[in-house]
Amino acid sequence: MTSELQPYQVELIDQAMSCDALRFGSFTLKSGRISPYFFNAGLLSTGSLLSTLCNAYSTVIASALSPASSSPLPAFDILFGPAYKGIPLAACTAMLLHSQHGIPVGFAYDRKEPKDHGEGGSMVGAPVRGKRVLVLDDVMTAGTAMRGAIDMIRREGGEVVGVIICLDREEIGKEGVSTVQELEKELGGKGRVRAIVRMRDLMKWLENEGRSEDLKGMQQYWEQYGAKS
Ligand code: OMP
Repeated sequence: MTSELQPYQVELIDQAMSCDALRFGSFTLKSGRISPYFFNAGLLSTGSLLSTLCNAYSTVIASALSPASSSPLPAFDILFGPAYKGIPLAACTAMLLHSQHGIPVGFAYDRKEPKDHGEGGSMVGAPVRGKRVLVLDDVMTAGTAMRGAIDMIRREGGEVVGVIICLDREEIGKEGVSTVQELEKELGGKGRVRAIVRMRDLMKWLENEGRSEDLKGMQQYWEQYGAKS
């Protein structure tokens, strides 16, 4: 149902399986939907796992910025990782963009509880005011968490040029509209929302591994909630 997986996708899926960050079974989501899989990026918590994950982010970002990409991502100044899980991701990916791809960007994140002394406020790191910002996060389902981050950056005077997520669950919302399509429209068009891995890639991986029972559950979920575009 999709082209072959990229080596960085296979490496990430294999490693996520090895530490239970990716599991197949039965899980209740924030939306109340019962999902045949769940991805907990918080369990990618060793130097080696973080390196695999952030290498994948930086590879996807660098190729999305390339003029050879069919809908290139606009240049950006700051990588923003929403608290808490996005914080190490933004920091390490900014470092790899510099060291592996020669792409110089700042990084920023928020505090869940605003500080009323010292430098104050709820933003930390590179100031986003007047800057072009790429938001980076772990999972997107209905896009609620992502929209919260976008609104916060806009309130702080930054311009969100795109978002990049580790796993796009490729689901439709209650109104039957694809989360990615809605967000891309809001952010300026095709190519503004990128993912390292999408639900269809996980299905391809299951197929390659011969895990037909898990694949069946995934196909049923896809039929019900998948954004089949
Ligand atoms: P949305 O805000 O609906 O896009 O859902 C994203 C959030 O769902 C994540 O930040 C997690 O809290 C949670 N989540 C996962 O972490 N992994 C999953 O596989 C699925 C979900 C989810 O509940 O939809």
